Amino acid sequence: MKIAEIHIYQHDLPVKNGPYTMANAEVWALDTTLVKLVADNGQVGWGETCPVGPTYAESHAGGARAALIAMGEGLIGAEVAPMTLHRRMDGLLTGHNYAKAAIDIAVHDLLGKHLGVSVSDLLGGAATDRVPSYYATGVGAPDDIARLAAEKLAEGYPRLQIKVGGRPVEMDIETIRKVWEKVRGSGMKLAVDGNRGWATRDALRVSRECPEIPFIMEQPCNTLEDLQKIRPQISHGLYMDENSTSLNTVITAAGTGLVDGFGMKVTRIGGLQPMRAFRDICEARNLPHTCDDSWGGDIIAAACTHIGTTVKPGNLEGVWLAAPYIEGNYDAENGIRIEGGHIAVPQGPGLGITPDESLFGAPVASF
Ligand code: 0XW
Ligand code: MG
Repeated sequence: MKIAEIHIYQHDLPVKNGPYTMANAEVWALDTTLVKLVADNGQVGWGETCPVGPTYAESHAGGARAALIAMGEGLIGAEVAPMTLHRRMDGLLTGHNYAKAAIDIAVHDLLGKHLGVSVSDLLGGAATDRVPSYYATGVGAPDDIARLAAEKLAEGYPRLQIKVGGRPVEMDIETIRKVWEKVRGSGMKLAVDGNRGWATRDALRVSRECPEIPFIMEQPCNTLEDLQKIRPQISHGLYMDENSTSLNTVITAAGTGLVDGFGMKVTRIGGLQPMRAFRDICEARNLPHTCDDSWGGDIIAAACTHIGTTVKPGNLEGVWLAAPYIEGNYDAENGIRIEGGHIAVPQGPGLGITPDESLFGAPVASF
């Protein structure tokens, strides 16, 4: 089975009750890119990539489409097989993982539909039919975030990610303490995500001043070198998110014991094929991780949920979806939803969802 057609679409996803804030970004609406692959037997597969604005990471919406357009013609006639397709994409364009991921996800969807199996089956098999999610708060006033924490605990979320950074660190410390007052004793897991926004000085201070609060520190500072510097001086677990841009970096970080786990994004690492290798490296080192993406609708959500259910359950820190911040679904019937802080794994072949393509208008490019 070979790729016969590629169609690229643009779609806006306004942030419900926006903005969504992080240390280095404030976003009101996200610009997502969808890819439809049509095989020579007529089978269809969908992929998606949606950077959470242009400053969260080295990725932006226009860049995703430019990269996909640069590769488009060269992918016509390619075999619908994830690994060989990655080699073909690498032969057409170096880097740009987050754009290649949209093709990778569409290929998994297409292959699953063709074989009559789900994407989680293709990735090694589902361990559960429901995966835990976690809620990410946004950077906000300490009392507001504490209130939100109590609300999300009551909804059934097993984990909360508190966003910090980009403001005086005293406010971050106050926020962490106020959240802890609300969730202490509940079993709710806590992550404190600096999104690269703290100086090493701030990370050291937070760890020193909150020794009794059992949170993990996610990507507190900007660089790998910053993480190396704070690592021996903090008493909290350290997770890497934005810096884990490739399998190569992950192997080094896991192999040298630099981190205790990862916040991982399917599109940052290049799609589901590299994500399964990442999963296996983490399992070999017994390192917990999330299966997230930066933003996106039902297609990304389904991809994250399928890989999430193949992770050894004790190592899965949760599948994060943008769903709570998005109005509606691409697939009104089988769209991915978070209920009681958990996500039902989509059933049926491929990703298990059928997007209503009329939502996306005419393609911005076709090959
Ligand atoms: C909470 N997320 C998974 C979604 C946002 O895009 C940021 C991200 C993170 O952990 O950095
Ligand atoms: Mg993060």
